[in-house]
Amino acid sequence: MKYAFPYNFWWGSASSALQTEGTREGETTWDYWFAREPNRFHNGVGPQHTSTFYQHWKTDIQLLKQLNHNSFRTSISWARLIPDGIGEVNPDAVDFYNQVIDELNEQGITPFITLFHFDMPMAMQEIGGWENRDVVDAYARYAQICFELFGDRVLHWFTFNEPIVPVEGGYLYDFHYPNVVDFRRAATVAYHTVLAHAKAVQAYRAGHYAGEIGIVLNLTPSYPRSQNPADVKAAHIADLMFNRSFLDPVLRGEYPADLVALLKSYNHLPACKPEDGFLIAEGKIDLLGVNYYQPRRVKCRDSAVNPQAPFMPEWFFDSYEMPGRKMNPYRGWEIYEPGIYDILVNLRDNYGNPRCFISENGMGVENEQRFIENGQINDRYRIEFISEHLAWLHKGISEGCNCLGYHMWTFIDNWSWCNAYKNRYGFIQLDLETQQRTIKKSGEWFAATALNNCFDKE
Ligand code: BGP
Repeated sequence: MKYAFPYNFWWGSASSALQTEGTREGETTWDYWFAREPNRFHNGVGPQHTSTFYQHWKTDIQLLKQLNHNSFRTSISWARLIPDGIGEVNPDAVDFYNQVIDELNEQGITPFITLFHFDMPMAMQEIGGWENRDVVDAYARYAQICFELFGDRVLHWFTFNEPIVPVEGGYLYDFHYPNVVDFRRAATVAYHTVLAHAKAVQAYRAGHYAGEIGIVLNLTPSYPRSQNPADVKAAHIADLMFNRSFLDPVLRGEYPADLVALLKSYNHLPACKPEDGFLIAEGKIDLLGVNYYQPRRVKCRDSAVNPQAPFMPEWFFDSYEMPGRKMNPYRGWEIYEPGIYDILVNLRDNYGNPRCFISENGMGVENEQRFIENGQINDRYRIEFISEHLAWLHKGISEGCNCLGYHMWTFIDNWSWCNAYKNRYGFIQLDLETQQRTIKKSGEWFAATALNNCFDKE
Protein backbone atom coordinates (compact mmCIF):
# COMPACT_ATOMS: atom_id res chain seq x y z
CA MET A 1 0.00 0.00 0.00
CA LYS A 2 1.11 3.54 -0.72
CA TYR A 3 1.07 5.99 2.19
CA ALA A 4 0.96 9.55 0.85
CA PHE A 5 1.12 12.60 3.11
CA PRO A 6 -0.44 16.05 2.82
CA TYR A 7 1.19 18.77 0.78
CA ASN A 8 3.79 20.70 2.82
CA PHE A 9 4.06 17.95 5.44
CA TRP A 10 7.01 18.63 7.77
CA TRP A 11 9.71 15.99 7.37
CA GLY A 12 12.67 16.37 9.65
CA SER A 13 14.31 15.50 12.90
CA ALA A 14 14.92 16.92 16.34
CA SER A 15 17.92 17.46 18.54
CA SER A 16 18.89 19.66 21.45
CA ALA A 17 21.67 22.10 22.29
CA LEU A 18 23.17 20.24 25.22
CA GLN A 19 23.13 16.89 23.45
CA THR A 20 24.91 18.07 20.31
CA GLU A 21 26.80 21.34 20.62
CA GLY A 22 29.64 20.71 23.09
CA THR A 23 32.22 23.44 23.87
CA ARG A 24 30.28 25.68 26.23
CA GLU A 25 31.41 28.06 28.94
CA GLY A 26 28.10 28.68 30.68
CA GLU A 27 27.67 25.91 33.24
CA THR A 28 24.48 23.83 33.32
CA THR A 29 23.14 21.45 35.95
CA TRP A 30 24.46 18.64 33.76
CA ASP A 31 28.04 19.93 33.82
CA TYR A 32 27.85 20.42 37.56
CA TRP A 33 26.39 16.97 38.22
CA PHE A 34 28.83 15.27 35.86
CA ALA A 35 31.83 16.92 37.59
CA ARG A 36 30.60 15.51 40.90
CA GLU A 37 29.23 12.11 39.93
CA PRO A 38 30.69 10.99 36.60
CA ASN A 39 29.82 7.42 37.57
CA ARG A 40 26.14 8.24 36.98
CA PHE A 41 26.84 8.69 33.25
CA HIS A 42 27.30 5.74 30.91
CA ASN A 43 31.02 5.02 30.46
CA GLY A 44 31.77 8.29 32.27
CA VAL A 45 31.04 10.42 29.17
CA GLY A 46 29.76 13.88 30.07
CA PRO A 47 27.90 16.73 28.37
CA GLN A 48 31.00 18.49 27.03
CA HIS A 49 31.64 15.48 24.75
CA THR A 50 28.72 15.63 22.41
CA SER A 51 28.48 15.49 18.64
CA THR A 52 30.49 18.72 18.05
CA PHE A 53 27.66 20.63 16.36
CA TYR A 54 29.28 23.85 17.59
CA GLN A 55 32.20 23.16 15.21
CA HIS A 56 30.40 21.24 12.47
CA TRP A 57 27.06 23.04 12.18
CA LYS A 58 27.62 24.04 8.57
CA THR A 59 28.47 20.59 7.25
CA ASP A 60 25.82 19.05 9.51
CA ILE A 61 23.20 21.27 7.87
CA GLN A 62 24.44 19.93 4.52
CA LEU A 63 23.72 16.45 5.86
CA LEU A 64 20.21 17.53 6.88
CA LYS A 65 19.76 18.63 3.31
CA GLN A 66 20.98 15.28 2.05
CA LEU A 67 18.31 13.70 4.24
CA ASN A 68 15.75 15.92 2.47
CA HIS A 69 14.65 17.62 5.64
CA ASN A 70 12.34 20.57 5.11
CA SER A 71 12.35 21.35 8.85
CA PHE A 72 14.59 20.73 11.85
CA ARG A 73 14.17 21.31 15.58
CA THR A 74 16.94 22.14 17.97
CA SER A 75 17.17 24.23 21.10
CA ILE A 76 18.96 27.34 22.24
CA SER A 77 21.16 26.82 25.25
CA TRP A 78 20.10 29.35 27.89
CA ALA A 79 23.50 28.89 29.58
CA ARG A 80 25.38 29.60 26.35
CA LEU A 81 23.32 32.69 25.54
CA ILE A 82 23.20 34.11 29.09
CA PRO A 83 25.83 32.23 31.11
CA ASP A 84 24.56 33.30 34.55
CA GLY A 85 20.88 33.06 33.49
CA ILE A 86 20.00 36.69 34.16
CA GLY A 87 22.84 38.97 33.10
CA GLU A 88 24.74 39.87 29.96
CA VAL A 89 24.05 38.22 26.62
CA ASN A 90 27.09 36.41 25.20
CA PRO A 91 27.79 37.87 21.72
CA ASP A 92 29.53 34.66 20.54
CA ALA A 93 26.34 32.74 21.26
CA VAL A 94 24.29 35.28 19.32
CA ASP A 95 26.65 34.88 16.35
CA PHE A 96 26.49 31.12 16.57
CA TYR A 97 22.70 30.88 16.66
CA ASN A 98 22.35 33.54 13.97
CA GLN A 99 24.61 31.56 11.68
CA VAL A 100 22.76 28.29 12.32
CA ILE A 101 19.34 29.87 11.81
CA ASP A 102 20.40 31.72 8.66
CA GLU A 103 22.05 28.67 7.15
CA LEU A 104 19.00 26.50 7.82
CA ASN A 105 16.73 29.06 6.17
CA GLU A 106 19.09 29.43 3.24
CA GLN A 107 19.07 25.68 2.70
CA GLY A 108 15.26 25.59 2.72
CA ILE A 109 15.10 23.89 6.13
CA THR A 110 12.62 25.62 8.43
CA PRO A 111 14.12 26.07 11.91
CA PHE A 112 11.94 24.99 14.85
CA ILE A 113 13.46 26.33 18.05
CA THR A 114 12.98 25.09 21.62
CA LEU A 115 13.87 27.41 24.48
CA PHE A 116 14.40 24.85 27.22
CA HIS A 117 15.43 21.25 26.66
CA PHE A 118 16.44 20.05 30.16
CA ASP A 119 19.49 22.35 30.43
CA MET A 120 19.11 24.70 33.40
CA PRO A 121 21.96 27.21 33.87
CA MET A 122 23.65 26.20 37.12
CA ALA A 123 23.41 29.76 38.45
CA MET A 124 19.62 29.42 38.22
CA GLN A 125 19.62 26.03 39.93
CA GLU A 126 21.72 27.49 42.73
CA ILE A 127 18.87 29.84 43.62
CA GLY A 128 16.36 27.00 43.60
CA GLY A 129 15.73 26.27 39.92
CA TRP A 130 12.06 25.99 39.00
CA GLU A 131 11.09 26.02 42.66
CA ASN A 132 11.90 29.73 42.72
CA ARG A 133 9.56 32.20 40.99
CA ASP A 134 12.56 34.45 40.27
CA VAL A 135 13.75 31.74 37.88
CA VAL A 136 10.36 31.90 36.15
CA ASP A 137 10.97 35.62 35.55
CA ALA A 138 14.56 35.03 34.45
CA TYR A 139 13.30 32.45 31.93
CA ALA A 140 10.66 34.88 30.64
CA ARG A 141 13.38 37.49 30.10
CA TYR A 142 15.57 34.92 28.32
CA ALA A 143 12.61 33.95 26.08
CA GLN A 144 11.93 37.57 25.23
CA ILE A 145 15.60 38.12 24.36
CA CYS A 146 15.47 35.12 22.01
CA PHE A 147 12.32 36.43 20.30
CA GLU A 148 13.96 39.84 19.84
CA LEU A 149 17.20 38.39 18.52
CA PHE A 150 15.87 35.63 16.28
CA GLY A 151 12.10 36.09 15.99
CA ASP A 152 12.31 37.69 12.55
CA ARG A 153 13.71 34.42 11.11
CA VAL A 154 12.37 31.74 13.44
CA LEU A 155 8.66 31.22 12.91
CA HIS A 156 8.08 28.12 15.09
CA TRP A 157 8.95 28.42 18.79
CA PHE A 158 8.58 25.91 21.60
CA THR A 159 8.78 27.08 25.19
CA PHE A 160 9.75 23.67 26.64
CA ASN A 161 10.64 20.18 25.55
CA GLU A 162 8.97 17.48 27.66
CA PRO A 163 8.58 19.64 30.77
CA ILE A 164 7.37 16.66 32.83
CA VAL A 165 10.77 14.96 32.45
CA PRO A 166 12.82 17.33 34.66
CA VAL A 167 9.99 16.99 37.21
CA GLU A 168 10.16 13.21 37.13
CA GLY A 169 13.94 13.02 36.85
CA GLY A 170 14.93 15.79 39.23
CA TYR A 171 12.21 15.63 41.91
CA LEU A 172 10.66 12.14 41.92
CA TYR A 173 12.72 9.34 40.40
CA ASP A 174 16.37 10.40 40.74
CA PHE A 175 17.57 10.50 37.13
CA HIS A 176 18.26 14.26 36.75
CA TYR A 177 20.00 16.72 39.04
CA PRO A 178 19.11 17.82 41.81
CA ASN A 179 18.09 14.21 42.61
CA VAL A 180 15.35 15.19 45.03
CA VAL A 181 12.52 12.80 45.96
CA ASP A 182 9.66 14.99 47.12
CA PHE A 183 6.23 15.19 45.52
CA ARG A 184 5.32 18.63 46.79
CA ARG A 185 8.54 20.08 45.41
CA ALA A 186 7.93 18.19 42.15
CA ALA A 187 4.45 19.70 41.91
CA THR A 188 5.88 23.18 42.51
CA VAL A 189 8.47 22.66 39.76
CA ALA A 190 5.75 21.50 37.35
CA TYR A 191 3.49 24.40 38.27
CA HIS A 192 6.21 27.02 37.89
CA THR A 193 7.16 25.52 34.54
CA VAL A 194 3.60 26.10 33.35
CA LEU A 195 3.81 29.70 34.60
CA ALA A 196 7.15 30.16 32.80
CA HIS A 197 5.62 28.75 29.63
CA ALA A 198 2.66 31.12 29.92
CA LYS A 199 4.92 34.14 30.49
CA ALA A 200 6.91 33.29 27.37
CA VAL A 201 3.69 32.96 25.34
CA GLN A 202 2.53 36.31 26.72
CA ALA A 203 5.84 37.95 25.71
CA TYR A 204 5.60 36.42 22.25
CA ARG A 205 2.07 37.70 21.72
CA ALA A 206 3.00 41.15 23.02
CA GLY A 207 5.84 41.37 20.47
CA HIS A 208 3.47 40.68 17.52
CA TYR A 209 5.96 38.36 15.84
CA ALA A 210 5.13 36.80 12.52
CA GLY A 211 5.35 33.16 13.65
CA GLU A 212 3.74 30.83 16.14
CA ILE A 213 4.50 29.48 19.58
CA GLY A 214 3.88 26.12 21.18
CA ILE A 215 5.30 23.48 23.46
CA VAL A 216 6.59 19.93 23.02
CA LEU A 217 5.00 17.31 25.31
CA ASN A 218 5.77 13.62 25.64
CA LEU A 219 2.22 12.31 25.61
CA THR A 220 2.66 8.79 26.87
CA PRO A 221 -0.83 7.26 26.65
CA SER A 222 -1.98 5.46 29.82
CA TYR A 223 -3.55 2.12 29.00
CA PRO A 224 -5.37 0.21 31.77
CA ARG A 225 -4.68 -3.51 32.12
CA SER A 226 -8.42 -4.18 31.76
CA GLN A 227 -11.76 -2.43 31.75
CA ASN A 228 -12.24 -3.26 35.42
CA PRO A 229 -13.16 0.09 37.05
CA ALA A 230 -10.19 -0.18 39.43
CA ASP A 231 -7.75 -0.47 36.50
CA VAL A 232 -9.51 2.29 34.56
CA LYS A 233 -9.26 4.61 37.57
CA ALA A 234 -5.54 3.81 37.93
CA ALA A 235 -4.96 4.71 34.26
CA HIS A 236 -6.99 7.89 34.64
CA ILE A 237 -4.84 9.09 37.55
CA ALA A 238 -1.61 8.26 35.69
CA ASP A 239 -2.94 10.24 32.73
CA LEU A 240 -3.79 13.22 34.95
CA MET A 241 -0.35 13.24 36.57
CA PHE A 242 1.88 12.65 33.55
CA ASN A 243 -0.03 13.99 30.54
CA ARG A 244 -2.84 16.29 31.52
CA SER A 245 -0.76 18.20 34.10
CA PHE A 246 0.70 20.00 31.06
CA LEU A 247 -1.68 19.22 28.22
CA ASP A 248 -4.73 20.84 29.81
CA PRO A 249 -3.09 24.13 30.81
CA VAL A 250 -1.51 24.66 27.38
CA LEU A 251 -4.56 23.68 25.31
CA ARG A 252 -7.48 24.56 27.58
CA GLY A 253 -5.84 27.25 29.68
CA GLU A 254 -6.63 25.50 32.96
CA TYR A 255 -5.82 22.42 35.04
CA PRO A 256 -8.14 19.40 35.15
CA ALA A 257 -10.44 19.84 38.15
CA ASP A 258 -9.95 16.23 39.27
CA LEU A 259 -6.15 16.60 39.32
CA VAL A 260 -6.47 19.68 41.52
CA ALA A 261 -8.97 17.90 43.78
CA LEU A 262 -6.73 14.84 44.09
CA LEU A 263 -3.62 16.80 45.05
CA LYS A 264 -5.64 18.95 47.40
CA SER A 265 -7.02 15.92 49.20
CA TYR A 266 -3.43 14.78 49.91
CA ASN A 267 -2.29 18.30 50.76
CA HIS A 268 0.20 18.38 47.89
CA LEU A 269 -0.97 21.39 45.91
CA PRO A 270 1.77 23.92 45.16
CA ALA A 271 1.42 27.49 46.44
CA CYS A 272 -0.61 29.60 43.99
CA LYS A 273 -1.13 33.31 43.64
CA PRO A 274 -4.53 34.75 42.72
CA GLU A 275 -3.26 36.16 39.40
CA ASP A 276 -1.83 32.80 38.25
CA GLY A 277 -5.11 31.58 36.79
CA PHE A 278 -5.26 34.50 34.41
CA LEU A 279 -1.65 33.98 33.36
CA ILE A 280 -2.19 30.26 32.70
CA ALA A 281 -5.23 31.07 30.56
CA GLU A 282 -2.98 33.35 28.48
CA GLY A 283 -0.56 30.49 27.85
CA LYS A 284 -2.68 28.72 25.21
CA ILE A 285 -0.57 27.61 22.29
CA ASP A 286 -0.71 27.73 18.48
CA LEU A 287 1.10 24.47 17.81
CA LEU A 288 1.67 21.29 19.83
CA GLY A 289 4.73 19.09 19.39
CA VAL A 290 4.08 15.50 20.42
CA ASN A 291 6.98 13.24 21.41
CA TYR A 292 6.01 9.60 21.36
CA TYR A 293 8.28 6.72 22.29
CA GLN A 294 6.31 4.28 24.41
CA PRO A 295 2.94 3.64 26.06
CA ARG A 296 2.38 3.53 29.82
CA ARG A 297 0.45 0.45 30.99
CA VAL A 298 -1.00 0.44 34.45
CA LYS A 299 -3.23 -1.57 36.74
CA CYS A 300 -4.67 -0.88 40.16
CA ARG A 301 -2.23 -1.46 43.00
CA ASP A 302 -1.85 -5.02 44.25
CA SER A 303 -0.72 -3.98 47.72
CA ALA A 304 -1.57 -1.30 50.21
CA VAL A 305 0.53 1.85 50.26
CA ASN A 306 3.32 2.01 52.81
CA PRO A 307 2.34 5.12 54.77
CA GLN A 308 6.00 5.71 55.72
CA ALA A 309 7.11 5.87 52.08
CA PRO A 310 7.22 9.24 50.32
CA PHE A 311 4.02 10.25 48.53
CA MET A 312 4.41 9.24 44.88
CA PRO A 313 2.25 8.93 41.75
CA GLU A 314 2.61 5.16 42.28
CA TRP A 315 0.37 5.43 45.34
CA PHE A 316 -2.43 5.19 42.78
CA PHE A 317 -1.29 2.53 40.32
CA ASP A 318 1.17 -0.26 39.59
CA SER A 319 2.86 -0.54 36.26
CA TYR A 320 1.65 -3.42 34.16
CA GLU A 321 3.67 -5.56 31.76
CA MET A 322 1.34 -6.67 29.02
CA PRO A 323 2.04 -10.28 27.98
CA GLY A 324 3.40 -10.41 24.44
CA ARG A 325 4.40 -6.78 24.34
CA LYS A 326 7.02 -5.78 21.78
CA MET A 327 10.13 -4.34 23.40
CA ASN A 328 13.12 -2.25 22.49
CA PRO A 329 15.44 -4.20 24.79
CA TYR A 330 18.26 -1.63 24.67
CA ARG A 331 16.21 1.23 26.05
CA GLY A 332 13.76 -1.01 27.90
CA TRP A 333 10.80 0.72 26.31
CA GLU A 334 7.75 -1.01 24.84
CA ILE A 335 7.15 -0.36 21.14
CA TYR A 336 3.46 0.15 20.47
CA GLU A 337 2.80 1.85 17.15
CA PRO A 338 -0.98 2.41 17.53
CA GLY A 339 -0.17 4.74 20.44
CA ILE A 340 0.63 7.50 17.98
CA TYR A 341 -2.86 7.19 16.49
CA ASP A 342 -4.52 7.09 19.92
CA ILE A 343 -2.77 10.34 20.90
CA LEU A 344 -3.94 12.09 17.73
CA VAL A 345 -7.52 10.86 18.14
CA ASN A 346 -7.56 12.03 21.77
CA LEU A 347 -6.39 15.47 20.66
CA ARG A 348 -9.01 15.54 17.92
CA ASP A 349 -11.92 14.41 20.08
CA ASN A 350 -11.13 15.99 23.44
CA TYR A 351 -8.99 19.04 22.72
CA GLY A 352 -10.54 20.62 19.61
CA ASN A 353 -8.13 19.02 17.11
CA PRO A 354 -5.22 21.43 17.60
CA ARG A 355 -2.48 21.97 15.02
CA CYS A 356 0.14 19.45 16.01
CA PHE A 357 3.01 17.36 14.70
CA ILE A 358 5.08 14.43 15.89
CA SER A 359 8.14 16.22 17.21
CA GLU A 360 10.07 13.12 18.33
CA ASN A 361 9.79 9.40 17.76
CA GLY A 362 12.73 7.07 17.62
CA MET A 363 14.56 3.92 18.55
CA GLY A 364 17.83 3.81 20.46
CA VAL A 365 19.92 0.72 19.69
CA GLU A 366 23.14 -0.44 21.29
CA ASN A 367 26.25 -1.52 19.42
CA GLU A 368 24.98 -0.77 15.92
CA GLN A 369 28.40 -1.46 14.39
CA ARG A 370 27.39 -5.12 14.26
CA PHE A 371 24.94 -4.19 11.49
CA ILE A 372 27.57 -2.65 9.20
CA GLU A 373 27.38 -3.97 5.62
CA ASN A 374 29.76 -2.49 3.05
CA GLY A 375 30.73 0.32 5.39
CA GLN A 376 27.15 1.35 6.21
CA ILE A 377 24.87 0.51 9.14
CA ASN A 378 21.93 -1.39 7.71
CA ASP A 379 19.35 -0.51 10.38
CA ARG A 380 16.33 -2.35 8.96
CA TYR A 381 14.72 -2.37 12.42
CA ARG A 382 14.66 1.45 12.40
CA ILE A 383 13.06 1.62 8.96
CA GLU A 384 10.43 -0.81 10.19
CA PHE A 385 9.93 1.21 13.38
CA ILE A 386 9.43 4.47 11.45
CA SER A 387 7.21 3.05 8.73
CA GLU A 388 4.95 1.28 11.24
CA HIS A 389 4.51 4.49 13.21
CA LEU A 390 3.97 6.51 10.05
CA ALA A 391 1.27 4.08 8.92
CA TRP A 392 -0.68 4.78 12.15
CA LEU A 393 -0.05 8.49 11.84
CA HIS A 394 -1.36 8.32 8.28
CA LYS A 395 -4.52 6.64 9.50
CA GLY A 396 -4.99 9.48 12.00
CA ILE A 397 -4.63 12.10 9.30
CA SER A 398 -7.03 10.26 7.00
CA GLU A 399 -9.57 10.39 9.86
CA GLY A 400 -9.25 14.14 10.23
CA CYS A 401 -6.47 14.58 12.83
CA ASN A 402 -4.62 17.84 12.40
CA CYS A 403 -1.09 16.41 12.29
CA LEU A 404 1.25 18.50 10.17
CA GLY A 405 4.54 16.65 10.26
CA TYR A 406 6.87 13.99 11.57
CA HIS A 407 10.27 14.58 13.12
CA MET A 408 12.57 11.75 14.15
CA TRP A 409 14.85 11.63 17.12
CA THR A 410 17.48 12.24 15.84
CA PHE A 411 19.65 13.10 12.84
CA ILE A 412 23.18 12.25 14.08
CA ASP A 413 23.83 9.84 16.96
CA ASN A 414 24.06 12.14 19.96
CA TRP A 415 24.76 12.24 23.66
CA SER A 416 21.84 11.01 25.68
CA TRP A 417 21.71 12.32 29.25
CA CYS A 418 22.73 9.57 31.68
CA ASN A 419 22.95 7.02 28.87
CA ALA A 420 25.56 9.12 27.03
CA TYR A 421 26.36 7.16 23.83
CA LYS A 422 24.97 3.79 24.90
CA ASN A 423 21.96 3.78 22.57
CA ARG A 424 22.23 5.29 19.11
CA TYR A 425 19.21 7.00 17.54
CA GLY A 426 20.59 8.78 14.49
CA PHE A 427 19.93 8.61 10.77
CA ILE A 428 23.66 9.24 10.66
CA GLN A 429 26.29 7.21 12.46
CA LEU A 430 28.81 9.14 14.53
CA ASP A 431 32.32 7.77 14.99
CA LEU A 432 33.21 8.99 18.47
CA GLU A 433 36.95 8.83 17.82
CA THR A 434 37.08 10.71 14.52
CA GLN A 435 33.71 12.50 14.64
CA GLN A 436 33.15 11.15 11.13
CA ARG A 437 29.50 11.06 10.02
CA THR A 438 28.13 8.23 7.84
CA ILE A 439 24.52 7.99 6.66
CA LYS A 440 22.73 4.82 7.78
CA LYS A 441 20.24 2.92 5.59
CA SER A 442 17.38 4.50 7.54
CA GLY A 443 18.72 7.94 6.55
CA GLU A 444 18.48 6.98 2.89
CA TRP A 445 15.00 5.57 3.40
CA PHE A 446 13.86 8.75 5.15
CA ALA A 447 15.41 10.97 2.48
CA ALA A 448 13.43 9.12 -0.22
CA THR A 449 10.22 9.24 1.82
CA ALA A 450 10.57 12.97 2.44
CA LEU A 451 11.38 13.66 -1.20
CA ASN A 452 8.40 11.67 -2.51
CA ASN A 453 6.14 12.68 0.38
CA CYS A 454 5.08 9.04 0.52
CA PHE A 455 6.32 5.48 1.01
CA ASP A 456 5.21 1.98 0.10
CA LYS A 457 4.61 -0.81 2.56
CA GLU A 458 2.71 -4.11 2.49
C1 BGP B 1 13.39 12.39 24.80
C2 BGP B 1 14.22 13.64 24.88
C3 BGP B 1 15.45 13.63 24.06
C4 BGP B 1 16.09 12.28 23.85
C5 BGP B 1 15.11 11.14 23.69
C6 BGP B 1 15.69 9.75 23.74
O1 BGP B 1 12.73 12.19 26.01
O2 BGP B 1 13.46 14.77 24.49
O3 BGP B 1 16.31 14.61 24.55
O4 BGP B 1 17.13 12.06 24.70
O5 BGP B 1 14.08 11.21 24.64
O6 BGP B 1 15.73 9.27 25.05
P1 BGP B 1 17.06 8.80 25.78
O7 BGP B 1 18.10 9.77 25.36
O8 BGP B 1 16.79 8.90 27.23
O9 BGP B 1 17.31 7.41 25.32
